[in-house]
Amino acid sequence: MNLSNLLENNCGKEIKSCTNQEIYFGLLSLVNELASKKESNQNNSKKKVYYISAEFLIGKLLSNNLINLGIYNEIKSILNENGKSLSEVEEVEPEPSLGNGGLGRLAACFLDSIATLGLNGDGIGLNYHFGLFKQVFKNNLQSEQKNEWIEKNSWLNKTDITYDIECGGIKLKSRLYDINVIGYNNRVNKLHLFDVESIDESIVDNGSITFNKEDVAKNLTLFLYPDDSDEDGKLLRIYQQYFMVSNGARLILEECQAKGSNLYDLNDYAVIQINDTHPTMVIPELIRLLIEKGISMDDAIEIVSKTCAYTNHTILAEALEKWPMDYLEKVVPNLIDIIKELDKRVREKYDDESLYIIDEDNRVHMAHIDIHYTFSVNGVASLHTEILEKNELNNFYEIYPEKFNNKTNGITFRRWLMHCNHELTALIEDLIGDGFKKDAIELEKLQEYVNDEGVLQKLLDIKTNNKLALKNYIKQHQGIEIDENSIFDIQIKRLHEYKRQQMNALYVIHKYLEIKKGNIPSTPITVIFGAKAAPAYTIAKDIIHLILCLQQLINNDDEVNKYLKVVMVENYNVTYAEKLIPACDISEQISLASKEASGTGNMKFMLNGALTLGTEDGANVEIHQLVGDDNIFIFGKDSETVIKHYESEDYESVDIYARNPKIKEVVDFIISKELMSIGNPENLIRLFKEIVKKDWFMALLDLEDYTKTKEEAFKEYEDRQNWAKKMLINISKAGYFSSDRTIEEYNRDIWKLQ
Ligand code: GL9
Repeated sequence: MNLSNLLENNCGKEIKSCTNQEIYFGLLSLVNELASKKESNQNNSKKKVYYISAEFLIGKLLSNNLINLGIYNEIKSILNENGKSLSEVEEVEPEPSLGNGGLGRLAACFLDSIATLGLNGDGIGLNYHFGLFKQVFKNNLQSEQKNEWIEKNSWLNKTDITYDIECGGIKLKSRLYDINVIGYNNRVNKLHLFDVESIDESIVDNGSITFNKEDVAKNLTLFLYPDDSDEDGKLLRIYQQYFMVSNGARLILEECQAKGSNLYDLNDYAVIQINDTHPTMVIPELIRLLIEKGISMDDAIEIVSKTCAYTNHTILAEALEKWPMDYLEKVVPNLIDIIKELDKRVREKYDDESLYIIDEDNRVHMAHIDIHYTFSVNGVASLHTEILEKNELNNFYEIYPEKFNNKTNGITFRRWLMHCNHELTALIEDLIGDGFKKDAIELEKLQEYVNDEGVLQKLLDIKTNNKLALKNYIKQHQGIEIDENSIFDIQIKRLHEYKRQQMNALYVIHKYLEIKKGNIPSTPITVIFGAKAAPAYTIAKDIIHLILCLQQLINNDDEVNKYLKVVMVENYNVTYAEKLIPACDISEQISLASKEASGTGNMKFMLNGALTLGTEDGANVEIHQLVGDDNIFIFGKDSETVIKHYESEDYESVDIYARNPKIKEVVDFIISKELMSIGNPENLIRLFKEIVKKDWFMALLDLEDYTKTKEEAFKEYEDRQNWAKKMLINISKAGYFSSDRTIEEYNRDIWKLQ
């Protein structure tokens, strides 16, 4: 049967007479039909990798699945012939926002690459009914609403697998749902998402994200945890983590036994990659299950340690989970003896208290369990791994040097180039053929064209088209008018003080004041922000408030808005990122050096021809090495200097504020009568004080250098030909950041499949 008939079959009626939603549901079932066929024809290796993660920020799946099945263009024409448009169908798909940010998106990119490389590997996580909250702006403040994504048809396939799970005296029945993970011209794997059968969406208050946090049987998988700042959800978070790992551990043991494992040889059948500390309890839970099956404690610990590997994604103290023992006693009483045993073995061997699992305040350090009882510990960019080895985890590195390794993050080019930037993909294919789709390093062949004026002009034209598309989208969704001929300067990522959106906002104030004084930029500038703040993170919300107030002030000031505009996009998510990234000229990667473990947005921007304005932090360091000094704008104090400031506790933002009149002028503007009359004095004054008195992430330390370097970047933008060269060099060097490369390294050094 041809594709057109197949689609019509799956729609249940003529394509012509279908609504966009009916076509979406038809395509969904068509994709699953083709995936099952592929799956039944593929060989499975004996050993499988299980990527276990509390977050998989998969985003919309339709177009990526069509691309990976190789039928995107054909489906597009079939729809066109029937008077339909694939991009309009894409619009009706809800986004599954099952992650907070980079960590969850990385997990999704990794699943794509594992399948694309033909590796036998599945994801294990939770089926959150509501993804990360929907962000709504009211009175220049963020508010949060529930974010549904499961409709009558969705990518979820219900399976027959269920388990009885007991946590804290509550008996729960689980159910496994699967999402197909379709590799690019390759195998089909699974994303396994566990749910509780007794879940009850009706306990969520209408429109909001509040619900009874105590009724675990009804609420366990309702919400993705909106990061660690939300205090009162901690017990629920532990319930979620245990539920995830207990289900995962059972599934893994069952699959391995079915393939012939006698459990002593578990590591010949499975390798479990623990994504940050959230799934750490899989270690004691597996030990518990093995003991239940008659294996000794000694053997169980050895088996599990040989099977599990751990990835660290941050050095921020608040993100390194330390659960109070009494919380764990309540939720996971079955694991307490095992955790104590794991701690006892460490104490018997080492005197250094900083290595212990249970600290003097009776808190359990999850990362310490991971480091002692896995065979591999990796960081996510060279600088990050170096900081782990030399500073943060140095005491562990000294005793286990052989466990530590680096795996610089990557992104899937199927989503972050082929899907989000069709025009650029077509140009690249015209120039160097389509080999880059399977071997991203081939992008280097583009360097042949670095002096080809025709090619450079095409790059600029594509950028302008993408800027126009974004302009229309923003106009339609937020009613803000921007100029496609202005410089698009974009910072999109979670709102956090260490990422320093506040420093960018201070630059905006500086520029506003300059224009007011008559210093007009040669090319107009559009500064775009997109960011969600954790609902309980007060200062982060104050920063959003400042940006929204600046947006109102500046965009309505006719003296200024011809030259400068500010846009904070509402509800920034993966779908929005796919429209913002191809339209960007300047990629803001301005975290305080040492704090951003890697970053992955930086890679997506580079691949789409934006130039990085950044600090020597995370993967920026590697981008800098690849493109050279001339094709990136680097500023700010380096990580060593920053770490020294923290160690000696000698950083005083108030000194910089008091001594530098220019800095004082922009910081004071936060509480100027202009802004205070637009915004809330309470929020603005609190933020002002935070910056002057604490400035924990040292925005004032780098503000001057940042401002200077940003002005240089704007000046360079004037020479369009030269800028296009820099764009081309960035694209040509982006191949290293394909997640296919990252996954090849994980497999070569850690998983060792096939
Ligand atoms: C993060 C790091 O902060 C990022 O620098 C890194 O790129 C990603 C992926 O390795 O992991 N760690 C972390 O906790 N988050 C990251 O983005 N946070 C969120 O995902 C919200």
